[in-house]
Amino acid sequence: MSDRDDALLARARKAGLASIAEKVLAGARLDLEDGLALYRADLHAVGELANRSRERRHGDLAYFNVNQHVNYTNYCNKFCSFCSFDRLPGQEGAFWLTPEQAAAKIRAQLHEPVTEVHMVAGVWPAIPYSYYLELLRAVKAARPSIHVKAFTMVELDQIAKVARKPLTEVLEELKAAGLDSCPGGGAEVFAERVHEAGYRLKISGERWLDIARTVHRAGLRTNCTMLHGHIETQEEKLDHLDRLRRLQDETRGFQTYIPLSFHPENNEWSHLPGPSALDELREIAVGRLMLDNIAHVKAYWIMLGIPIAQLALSFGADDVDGTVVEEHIYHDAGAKTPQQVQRAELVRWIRDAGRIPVERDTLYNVVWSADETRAPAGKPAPVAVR
Ligand code: V47
Repeated sequence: MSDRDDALLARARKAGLASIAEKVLAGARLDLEDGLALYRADLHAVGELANRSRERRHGDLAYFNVNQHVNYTNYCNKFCSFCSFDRLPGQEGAFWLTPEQAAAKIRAQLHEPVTEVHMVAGVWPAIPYSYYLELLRAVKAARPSIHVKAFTMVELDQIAKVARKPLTEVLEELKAAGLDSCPGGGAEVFAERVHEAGYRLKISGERWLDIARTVHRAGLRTNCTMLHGHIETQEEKLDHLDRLRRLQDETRGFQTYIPLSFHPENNEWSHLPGPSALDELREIAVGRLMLDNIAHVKAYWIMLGIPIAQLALSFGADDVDGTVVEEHIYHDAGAKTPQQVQRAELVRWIRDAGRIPVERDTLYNVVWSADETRAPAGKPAPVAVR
């Protein structure tokens, strides 16, 4: 054992985390009891363990991408208590983009080196199946090289319903129209108690996982999330992480885990305080340590703010998301972050946090790396890092 490992073990022992530190150093799986200890122990000790796990996988590298968000509608019939984004048709601020309007948003960024569009929305049953196919085709036609990461498991459930076809068939048709992968939203907290209290009209946790399984089997990678900092308990969060970890053991389809911090403005849960910065860092660290089979943990800067996202790169996160351009879900809920950052700013934040910036595409192929051993300065390095 190295001096560095000895020092880590000594600090973990002081925090009551000796057996967990031994497992982390051995690369062994943590159990749910360990998870509870991580929620209760000194944050810095937990962060150090998560950082060790992150550095073993990714060294000093920190990933970002040049992406663009498009929300195609905020019409929604799920009425989730945490949501500030949803509207009914005709309500002030309600919108539903035509495929051509969505494509115009893509064309407006053609001068930027965007590699991904992240496209999600509310659920509205009157939207016909043909709309989703046309939307994908229009976006791809506007920028054929773009990777389309679209539709949460919640939207896919609705799309299959309106298509009146099995999900497997629908996925093949969506892929043919341009779908390349799926984002991780809509999972919230799987526990039935929280589902019933906050989002009972939305698909259940088990259904979310079933759809993710089907999507992975169809050959598409997805992300996964957990919405924390509202009414959930530590045990319910661990149950959520455990269900994600078990599905990942089965499919290996999750690329990135993103803990999402509840933002409490303009929604039914506005009386709740939301998570503190320390809670956010802990959630990143616990996710990194419990989800030993998911390669990446994202500190979504839009939601965390830039300083916390920078700190998160030393608490287990290895990714900060991207340039974004236009964001509604968090800004409707009171986020004070900008809607967009320039690529150069992302690079600077990552460097300032003591990490090596690596621009990735959606599937974590390297587009550009500041690490000269991976790519000569300024030259793109099309190397897969998985
Ligand atoms: O599913 C909604 C959450 C999610 C609020 O896959 C809220 O790369 C906090 O999933 N406060 C959508 N959270 C965002 C999302 C996402 C974001 C960035 C990257 C990726 C990815 C996925 O946002 C929803 C819901 O869980 N959400 N309202 C709110 N008031």
